[in-house]
Amino acid sequence: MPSSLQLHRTTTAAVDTCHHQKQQPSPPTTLTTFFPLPTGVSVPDMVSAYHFHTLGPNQCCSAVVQTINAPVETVWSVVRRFDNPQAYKHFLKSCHVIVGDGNVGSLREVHVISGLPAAFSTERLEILDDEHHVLSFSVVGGVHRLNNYKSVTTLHASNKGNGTVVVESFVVDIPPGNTREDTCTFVDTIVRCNLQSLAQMAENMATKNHCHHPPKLFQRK
Ligand code: A8S
Repeated sequence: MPSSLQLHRTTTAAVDTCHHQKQQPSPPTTLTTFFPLPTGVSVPDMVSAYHFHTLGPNQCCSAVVQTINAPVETVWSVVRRFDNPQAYKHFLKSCHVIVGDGNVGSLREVHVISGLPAAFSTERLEILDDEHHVLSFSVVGGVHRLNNYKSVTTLHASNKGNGTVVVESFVVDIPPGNTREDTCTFVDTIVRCNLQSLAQMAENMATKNHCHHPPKLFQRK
């Protein structure tokens, strides 16, 4: 097998629609502004503004949307921890902040589990907006095939404030020897797994927080 991006495909269908495939071919030096959100997903303008990306000719971009049955603040308390992505990103085995204190400009080094075409990645925190619930980081180094990766994650309230919609979009260089589609599928799969695990974690936290009753064992008959 050529040195390619490989990841087991999950059976869940991609939420994203890979709009990049419909993109017009562009001359090699042109940058295209691109908005990868699936049609039919409605998010506030404030949120969608963050998901416009400028694409180089050899880049692709896509987005994954995940709904979570937990309040935005609960989900945000997990997402905002630039120093602790491995809390919900199960492909990571460790993370160390190497520059900064977890604010914009901080750098972290994450090491990935075995079985992936990668060893580690150095990542810079680009946006951390506690008011609007936006986090963005870019990959600035490491040993992997995702050069110039950049993602933006936004949260917004749904379901009268009890639920959250997470939108995560990304841009990345298409590695030599890989197709646009392979690259997108590979990254979509990682992001989708991360967001599913985020949902599980936040939903657990929300359930625990709302359990004001003592355990059954200690209740009166
Ligand atoms: C994220 C998203 C991604 C992480 C990728 C796409 C990565 O950490 C892994 C495998 C790779 O091949 C590339 O939000 C890289 O973390 C799990 C090391 C960057």
